[in-house]
Amino acid sequence: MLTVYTDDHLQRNVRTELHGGLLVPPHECPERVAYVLQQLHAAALGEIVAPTRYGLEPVLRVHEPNFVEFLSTAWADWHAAGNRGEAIPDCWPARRMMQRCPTSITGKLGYYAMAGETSIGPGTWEAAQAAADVALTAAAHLDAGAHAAFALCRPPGHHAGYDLYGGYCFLNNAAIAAQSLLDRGAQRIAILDVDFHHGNGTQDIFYHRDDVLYVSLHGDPAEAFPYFSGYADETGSGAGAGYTLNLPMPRATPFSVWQQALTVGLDRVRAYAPDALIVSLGVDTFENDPISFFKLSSADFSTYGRMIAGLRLPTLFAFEGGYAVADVGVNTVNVLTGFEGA
Ligand code: 7XA
Ligand code: ZN
Repeated sequence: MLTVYTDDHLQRNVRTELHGGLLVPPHECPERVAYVLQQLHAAALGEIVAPTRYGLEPVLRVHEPNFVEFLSTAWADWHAAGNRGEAIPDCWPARRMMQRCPTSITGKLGYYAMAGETSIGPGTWEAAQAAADVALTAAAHLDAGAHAAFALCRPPGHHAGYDLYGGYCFLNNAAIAAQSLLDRGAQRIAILDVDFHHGNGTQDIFYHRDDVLYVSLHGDPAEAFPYFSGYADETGSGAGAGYTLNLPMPRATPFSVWQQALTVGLDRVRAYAPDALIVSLGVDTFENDPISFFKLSSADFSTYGRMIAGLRLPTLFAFEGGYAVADVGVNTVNVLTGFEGA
């Protein structure tokens, strides 16, 4: 399997995450990717290629133009306003307040943020754009006939909505890739999100559409981030009614139960008969993940990689979460080798 990767992710190297009432070193750190690269080499999974630059056009197919403009200047605007730390929001358009974008950069951060933990720093925008290019390049390889490709994207993407960032995400790499495959002629794309967290952003982007099926297995949002999205009764609307499938699970869910949910999700994907599958591949379902609560072992990741391969679909894996940093590489590559070995 081919991997798409660039060192440009290193440009996102913020110092702070709002966590537990403290500003701590971010869980979503560059070392995560170093561990994945190490394991990719150890497993000799295949060629590692650099991304092509696609510019903003494919990004604007799924994200709102003013939001993209905001992201591209947020750090410069924050810095120019005299702020000394990294850019974080401190006021949101809550219930019964105006949903109106302010001119102040601090106001804009609150307007466009779906959560407050994610700092913006110098290089955040450049890294986010590079991650989108990584996903787009992987999609191009699939379109050219590759059976599978791994987009080693960082920062991750599945919390980024049409006009929302947060949860460590800025641009929705999986959604951008899905749209690009449709724009290259595909009729239907399925996105299977196996990250521990619900991909509220991916759901948001495709909720009203029937040309992208979104299936997600995740921690019950009553107990887990992003709290306000991912309930089982969110199933799509309008033309998209029935094309979102949320499979939330409780604290301490073991692989035996998670695997049953995956089987339900895979059956739904199979029934949809998509032209290609995109897997939002987060490995924060791992038993030792510091911010999640499922109980998958490293070996379980191989097992479910094999299960996904059973769909026999062209498959793009887009890297998402996973914060037991030293285990992220093994767990991610176990999915990919499981898939390849099936
Ligand atoms: O898949 N999403 C993630 O892994 C990021 C979750 C961010 C949680 C932040 C909670 N304060
Ligand atoms: Zn996650």
